[in-house]
Amino acid sequence: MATITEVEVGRVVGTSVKRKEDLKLLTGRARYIDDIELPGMVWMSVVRSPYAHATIGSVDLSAAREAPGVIAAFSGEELAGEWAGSLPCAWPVTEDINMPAHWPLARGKARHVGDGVAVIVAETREQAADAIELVMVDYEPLPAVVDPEAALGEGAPLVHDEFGTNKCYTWALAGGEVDEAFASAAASVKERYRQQRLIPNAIEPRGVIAQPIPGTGDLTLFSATQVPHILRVTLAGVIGMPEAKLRIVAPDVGGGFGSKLNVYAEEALAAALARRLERPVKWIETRSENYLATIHGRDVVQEIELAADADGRVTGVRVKLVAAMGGYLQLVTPGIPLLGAWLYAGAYAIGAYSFECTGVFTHTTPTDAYRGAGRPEATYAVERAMDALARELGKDPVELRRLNFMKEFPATIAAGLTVDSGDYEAHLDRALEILDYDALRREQAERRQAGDPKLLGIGFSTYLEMCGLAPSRILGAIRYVAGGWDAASVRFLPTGAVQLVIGTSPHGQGHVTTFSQIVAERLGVDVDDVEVLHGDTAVSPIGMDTYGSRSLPVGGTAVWHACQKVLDKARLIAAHQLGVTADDLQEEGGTFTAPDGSLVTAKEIAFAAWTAHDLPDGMEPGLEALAVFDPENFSWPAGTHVAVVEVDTETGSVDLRRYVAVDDVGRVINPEIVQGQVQGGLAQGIAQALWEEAVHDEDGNLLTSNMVNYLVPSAAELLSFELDRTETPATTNPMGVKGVGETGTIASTPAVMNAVIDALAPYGVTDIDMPATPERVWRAIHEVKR
Ligand code: MCN
Repeated sequence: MATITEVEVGRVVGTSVKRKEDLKLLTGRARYIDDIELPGMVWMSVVRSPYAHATIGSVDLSAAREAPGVIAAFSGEELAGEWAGSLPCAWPVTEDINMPAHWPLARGKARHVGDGVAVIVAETREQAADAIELVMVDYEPLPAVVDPEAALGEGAPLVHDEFGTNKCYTWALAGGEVDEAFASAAASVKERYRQQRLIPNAIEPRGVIAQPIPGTGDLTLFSATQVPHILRVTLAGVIGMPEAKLRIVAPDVGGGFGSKLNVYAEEALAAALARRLERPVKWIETRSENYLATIHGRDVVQEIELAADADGRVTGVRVKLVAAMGGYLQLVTPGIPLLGAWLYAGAYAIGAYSFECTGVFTHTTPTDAYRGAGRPEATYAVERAMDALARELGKDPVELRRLNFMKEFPATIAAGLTVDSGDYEAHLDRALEILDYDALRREQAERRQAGDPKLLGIGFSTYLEMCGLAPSRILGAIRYVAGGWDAASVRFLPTGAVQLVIGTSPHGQGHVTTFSQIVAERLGVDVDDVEVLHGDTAVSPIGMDTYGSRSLPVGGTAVWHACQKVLDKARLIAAHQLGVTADDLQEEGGTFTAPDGSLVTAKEIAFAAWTAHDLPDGMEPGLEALAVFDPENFSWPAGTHVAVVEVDTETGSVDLRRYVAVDDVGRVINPEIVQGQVQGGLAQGIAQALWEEAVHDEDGNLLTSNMVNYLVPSAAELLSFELDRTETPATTNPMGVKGVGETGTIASTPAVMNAVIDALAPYGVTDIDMPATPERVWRAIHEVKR
């Protein structure tokens, strides 16, 4: 294991090159979907159900159709003929899963507040919005069910009558002798946690423009999406259009956090209406719509049990989940809780494992991928349960973790996958060092002794993450319908500049910079000489897009391989030019050197390849290559996060005093971008612990329907994080990189909650539901006191 200071840094890779993206972003010149105006463009608005569950009787659009500027209005029934297929769910996790039809507009019944029931097209945005008020829908409200456990209960209102149950599926995974581990355990804990429902808040809401191309029947769809390639193939199936006639453009996209990894009703509606009206149709989501019509995250009830021997070695883990799907299945809804299925044993060497998840329909907005997607939930459960076990055994939570860490790599976990590399004690030790752990524990004891009303709490999370989604064969084995590879094309232009076309679709992650760094390092060009093209299926026709912290380990590795292919061809031209055999040449950073010291650079070779005046016999002109990379394994980042909190026992308020994060994301391309990713992730994970929660009333109305009562933190609520890294290179890609985009979110929620519970140890408090609001903390203290 090397600490970061000892790790080799390349000429460009490993350095904090300033983000090439930032000039236009910081000077307000980015081009988001709402900046796009097209000639003849009209606006779409969606009439949404105010009821979580209701039959839809007549839909009277006559007044709306007469309203100023209105061009057309349609109900779900009227547009039924437009759809060749239902909105897609690409992850039917079991053979017997209940998969309901999901039409872009509801027909017959509305199944969550915000479910679209009719659509209006008008000359202006305001006219389209105003006309919504004139639509008369004859709803018959029905009882709704919001809680996933209640939805499984006898007599619960059914979300989809045709299934006779609200159960969507049950999925299980096991390894080792779990029952035996529990039967012979010297100690065990059984915990129940609630992963509250979260609402993704990308700064830019969703938006779409569908533009019919006159004379060809083609359609261009501009969308604020993370997944232009996936959108193209799936939307073609919904609107019944040959894929070749549909072009998707993702312009600058202002964040997504998983919520734009989807195929949404509004994309299908805009496409169908643009075809029908032969005019470009635009829709921009309002923030209120964002809260109802864009997917939500989490909403899982977890039961986790740990069995241990007398020394505290954990011998078995048993997990049962009930996960809310919401009213319909979006693109990967059923698979999200299962992305954590391999991680409920955390970073620990535990021989026996069993996991079972039941997906349940509820009358709520569908859930789907939200930063971390399944893995924050798993990490939360195991890290909270490790603290519970430490309490049960009277051990220090740090020492319990250290005792149980996986130590030999590659390590095959009981759930069946293999972790390629890691050194968990290294990041734990580094975190303890930064923290000055012993001093903090002393301070804690002194304050308790002195009766300080503000109690100190220290919470750990030694997480293991599985990301870099990923090996196509494994994705196939778990019934995901697409592959997990990615693609990159590298093309030398005549002057020695390089054009890089990528299959990932950045929306804040900085791929233009980091992927330029890879090209610059490999081919010996400047970072600014690399032009990076993405986000338009006419320019980048193949790729699998951006989610699951996959872009660097998968897409970035494709860039590396494409550079290698370019160098392989350049070597043949260099040998020809220098009059030696290809094997005689040494290559470093794109420069080929012959044994006599004569040399030629890839840039110079690029010009020769373009003129093609003197190439080896039979060689094609040009210097370019396409590489498609499908990794053999997932990427396994890990780390130690520690939250230090002060809990005011008089008011219940929780203040973060320090936050230390030591992450191992393998080799790093750009340390500053990595730091930014960790910081953003931390904000979201800490927010789950302390502030954010989507609350519904029993009729399924969303009570936290805007940012006044759904508490998204700003920088002011957070503190300066203390960040560091250790590095164990991944062994499954040539750069040794692991993903970083979700680490902060995955690690931080349990660290903060463990700190809150640690602070309240003198009161005997062992659990508080998230978010740990002042009211909940105060009640926990006073309920236990009584
Ligand atoms: N990187 C690096 N060295 C590493 C790992 C990553 O230099 N060892 C760099 C990469 O080259 C890339 C960035 O860090 O520029 C993130 O890389 P990666 O971990 O591969 O994640 P992705 O690019 O695939 O991004 C997806 C991830 C996810 S899943 C969510 S959710 C998320 C996140 O990224 N949403 C984001 N970060 C976000 N950041 C912003 N600004 N906005 C979002 O919506």
